[in-house]
Amino acid sequence: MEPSCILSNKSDAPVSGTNASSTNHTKYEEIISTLPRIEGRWRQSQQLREYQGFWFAQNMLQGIMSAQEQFKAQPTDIFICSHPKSGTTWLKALSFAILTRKRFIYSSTNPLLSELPHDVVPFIETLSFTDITSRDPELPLLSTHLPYTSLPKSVVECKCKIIYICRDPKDLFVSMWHFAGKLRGTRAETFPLEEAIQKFCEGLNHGGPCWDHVLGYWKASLQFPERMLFIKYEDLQNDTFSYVRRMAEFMGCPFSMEEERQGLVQKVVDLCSFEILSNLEVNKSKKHSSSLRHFFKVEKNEFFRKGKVGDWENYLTTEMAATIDQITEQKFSGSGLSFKAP
Ligand code: PAP
Repeated sequence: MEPSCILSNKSDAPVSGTNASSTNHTKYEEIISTLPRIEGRWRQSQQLREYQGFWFAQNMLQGIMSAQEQFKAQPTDIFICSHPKSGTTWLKALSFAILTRKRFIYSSTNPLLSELPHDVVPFIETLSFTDITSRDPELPLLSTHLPYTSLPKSVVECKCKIIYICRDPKDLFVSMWHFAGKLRGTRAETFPLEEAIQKFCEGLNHGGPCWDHVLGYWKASLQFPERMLFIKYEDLQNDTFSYVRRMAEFMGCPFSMEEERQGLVQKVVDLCSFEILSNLEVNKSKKHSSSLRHFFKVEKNEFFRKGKVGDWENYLTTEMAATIDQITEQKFSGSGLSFKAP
């Protein structure tokens, strides 16, 4: 099978190193300049813009608009979706390892051993800035941090399968605050926790408000259970083995009895564990991700910090935690979703 085109370039304008035309980028820039704007603080001189009910880093918006207008989903595509800092890197590795297990699980050429998971499963909002022009027909995986209501129309129309991961907003916040420190290249005190929490609670971060992001996918998962698998980071940590089996069934490639007997489920769990992935040379590297470097310069090792549930306890005061919990309870009230222990 021929690889299919990943972005349709509707304009005849020249393509200079990117898939999206400069005409389109100018058009997007004009739209972006009219959107509500606020100082982000998660990066040095970061502007956030409000777009379709969420806040986004200004420098990501061209790629987002380009994906919304030009990305052509295939019915066989499987999307890894998440709010930033919810466990995306892990979920990308797991889904890739499950789908390619026949080719790679015992192979030293497994891309997961030599590339950051983000460079193995691309974000659609970065595609117009990369050299990726076609997709591997045997690997229908793509990802996005876009909210459900902002997904490119074709993703919903083609009824693509979606795996969504979310995380206790307190841990998400702590993870994002640390990452922000790396993005800013300054000491944590220059963006104090108190100020960061205030921004976070007001939804003023890339993809925020995180609660609305989660609720969008949660409601869609209730409406279309056959095409959405909704996972909490905490549940995935608690029983990765069962979730790997569920993910394989959901993606249409369940583990056979023989594979189960050979211990392949555990093999996938182990390969994608925080301990293994974070200790690979590629992921310890101080190099920048090839697919993300256009947007921010952050070392590959920064995508692996602690990988723990409940690390917020080491950073947030009781009041700070209560502030976030109150919003979570309020926003999720009546939805059937909660981050409290059962
Ligand atoms: P992104 O939005 O930049 O893609 P994302 O991968 O969603 O980030 O989230 C990063 C978190 O996942 C980090 O959490 P922490 O800051 O609390 O430590 C990171 O450590 C964690 N993480 C990365 N890989 C794994 C893994 N294999 N298992 C468990 N957690 C992981």
